[in-house]
Amino acid sequence: MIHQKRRQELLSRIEDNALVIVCTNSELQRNADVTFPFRPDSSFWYLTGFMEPDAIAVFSKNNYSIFLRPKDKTKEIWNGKRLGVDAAPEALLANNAYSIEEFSEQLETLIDDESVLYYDNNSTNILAQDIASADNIKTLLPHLSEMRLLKDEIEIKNMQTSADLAAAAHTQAMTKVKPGMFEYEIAALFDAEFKRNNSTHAYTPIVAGGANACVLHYIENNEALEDGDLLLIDAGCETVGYASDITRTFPINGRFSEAQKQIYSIVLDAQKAAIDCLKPGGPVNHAHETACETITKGLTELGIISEDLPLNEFYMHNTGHWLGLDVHDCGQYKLNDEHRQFEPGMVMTVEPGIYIRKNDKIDPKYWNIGIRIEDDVLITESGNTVLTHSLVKEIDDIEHLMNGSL
Ligand SMILES: [Mn+2]
Repeated sequence: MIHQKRRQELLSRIEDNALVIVCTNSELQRNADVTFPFRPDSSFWYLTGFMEPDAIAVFSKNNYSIFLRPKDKTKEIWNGKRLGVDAAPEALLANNAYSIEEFSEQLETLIDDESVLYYDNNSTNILAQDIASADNIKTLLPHLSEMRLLKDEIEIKNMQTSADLAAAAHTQAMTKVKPGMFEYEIAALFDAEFKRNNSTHAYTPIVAGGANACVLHYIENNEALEDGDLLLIDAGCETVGYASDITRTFPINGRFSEAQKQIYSIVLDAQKAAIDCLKPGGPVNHAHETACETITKGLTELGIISEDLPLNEFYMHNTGHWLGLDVHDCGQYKLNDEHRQFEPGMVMTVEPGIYIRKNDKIDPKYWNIGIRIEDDVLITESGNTVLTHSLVKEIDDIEHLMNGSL
């Protein structure tokens, strides 16, 4: 079982007398007695495969104990089935299972004086109190994130599924958008497409028409889509825990203006040049440097970048991030203060953008153009694979798709 293999692999990376403690999340109250849909903690899920709230895994070379919610007839009638203590050892390949309420008292028997305690900083405060008295405590994430950073075959398959699903939803948005529609109508296409494939949003989607695209984390998604404006959509799904993260920008009326084409071409060139930097042995910061160079050159030629208006007026975020169980996945970008190198199995987004707000020093034809193009890229032995390749991004391909001739 994959989760057992992962626990063993993690233990092999740390001291022989290590005791690892990993918690999942609790349900989060939305209001009154309503909770938000539950989502397990990513590291807990990765190491146990267990998806109920309020559980803690404690494991060492010799023992794996799981603490979970006990069976409760009334609560199960109202809120759904629980695995329960009796069935847990067989289902989760654990040596022992206990009620979560017994955690504090049992923990004392699991820790001995020799143990080096590893725990995830994301773990709950309750845990922090329980282990505050132990003296040899270390943080788990640096070791665990190195494992989560390199995706195995099953993870890559899930990430490809997630990428395909998000790409299909973006394709629908391109074919269905019309001037006069509202941003939420387009957002609803993503809700439906993800939902009917047993998937969810990996993060709150950005559906930003016109000037809204220049607000980087615009999530209101409630304004009308105007003829002549661009629409920027940043939306990805989560499938079997794994996120996709895609951004496309396209004309609401199906035809780019000349000014929009000029800016779009710069972002696309920057994105392609950045993707070429993703290969084994390449330093992880080169993609961003390359994107910045391409954008600086392009915007300077158009007279948009000037002494008063440097690059960071128009491009103020990074070019990519790790992707996996979390949309901004764990994993260090530097090792010993040096930018690390790409290795096969890593997955990173590549997402340069240009955002031109209203400014009297800039030709008005460029005002309120906000463009980002984002793909998800897997590093392979020979270079990389763009997991989101099925979604168009060339100007001609977008226009053909939107006008029904592709
Ligand atoms: Mn992203």
